[in-house]
Amino acid sequence: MFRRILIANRGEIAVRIIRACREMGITSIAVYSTADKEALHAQLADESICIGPPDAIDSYLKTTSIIAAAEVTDAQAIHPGYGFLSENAQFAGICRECNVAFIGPRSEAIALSGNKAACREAVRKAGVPTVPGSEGVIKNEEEVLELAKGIGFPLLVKASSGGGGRGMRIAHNDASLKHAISTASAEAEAAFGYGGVYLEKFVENARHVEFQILADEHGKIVSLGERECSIQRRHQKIIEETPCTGLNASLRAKMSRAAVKAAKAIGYTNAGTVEFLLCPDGQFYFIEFNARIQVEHPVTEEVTGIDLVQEQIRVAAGEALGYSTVKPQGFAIEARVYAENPDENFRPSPGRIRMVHMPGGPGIRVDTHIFPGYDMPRYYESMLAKVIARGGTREIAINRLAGALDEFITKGVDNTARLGARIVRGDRFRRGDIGPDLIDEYLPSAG
Ligand code: MV4
Repeated sequence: MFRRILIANRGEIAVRIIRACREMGITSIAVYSTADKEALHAQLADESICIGPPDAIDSYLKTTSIIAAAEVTDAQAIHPGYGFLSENAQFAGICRECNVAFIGPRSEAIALSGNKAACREAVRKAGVPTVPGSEGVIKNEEEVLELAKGIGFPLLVKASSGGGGRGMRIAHNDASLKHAISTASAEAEAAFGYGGVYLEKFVENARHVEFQILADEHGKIVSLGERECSIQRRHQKIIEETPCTGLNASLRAKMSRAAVKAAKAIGYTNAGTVEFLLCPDGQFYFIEFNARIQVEHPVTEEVTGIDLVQEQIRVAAGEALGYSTVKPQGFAIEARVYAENPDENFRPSPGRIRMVHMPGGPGIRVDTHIFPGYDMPRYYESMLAKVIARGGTREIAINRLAGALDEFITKGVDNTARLGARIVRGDRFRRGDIGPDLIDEYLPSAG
């Protein structure tokens, strides 16, 4: 087992990884930018090292500084968390060359999951249903018009290198398709340095249901069940829950098998997430593979009792998974709370937090990095905390989460907790009638 792990991240996930290290008796080493000198992760880790100026491109994204930090602190492994370098295949490759273990999949598997058109092809060839669309990236205009005629509109143009909704455009006819392709491609080229795009039929009213998998380096792959993530605003998830109200045992088993098949098809190891679209009639389609620990991983932890971050570390150290099936128990729901004002079009609200009250009580977990006196930097993501409720019934979990969000107080910065409370208390959420349109009922029509 590793004795020293460097955490190449910040915020709540860095704190989460420090806790996993501590429980395992591993020395944690934080890296921080000059904007994060007082940040919680830099204070809580056993050791801390400054890696550069506030802009992430010069610190948390700077491969050479991170590797240098690992070398001077004698770290045996690097945990990348989510975002930043977590899905950077080149970085994972450099770690390998420098004899530092990357706590995540192999560089090759990251590269394949990051090439969404190629990943889709690999998964489809393994027999997992994918959305009708192009075979790989599109090559020329004639091919596209021919394809569109076969598939039918509406179509979604997706950047192969895309993420977070960037490089994604909807098209309703031949003319708008040409435009969608050129803008999606230009956006992806600018943001990711690669403008390849592929086509998918736009699946309306489908839910976003993802499966958590764990794969060891000895060929074992286990599904840990699903998370329903359809409640999003501008590709930012707001509420996530497990189990998904739209699945019965047989569909869940079928999708679990498909998730494991997808992971196998891309040679995946460590913790990963397989994203599906789920239609009201039970038809499901693979859409993409996320090669990292995700923000919403706690809901899976709360119903399985498995510490996913510790499992990531064990698997990366070469340990075998000790189980082949997992039986989730109960219900868990997470609300992300951002430092934004929902009444002012979600205007970011950085600044000094004068006072905080974090909820607690039976069945409540809060993953956060904020504290009284903390100055929220404007350089990074604006998430303040994740509030996770569990319960023996869905109703108990809902009531606990709603109450916890009512209690969530920050003075000095605005927060989105009340919006979360309204959503989970709403009739549609209570009924389990969840879909991508649910959020619209809670946003001003312009939003
Ligand atoms: C789609 C889709 C509809 N049709 N693909 C969501 C996550 C991102 N990785 C891609 N996403 C979507 N892909 C096809 N072919 C709709 C979405 C989508 C979505 C789906 C369900 C619930 C909420 C959503 C919010 C944004 C986009």
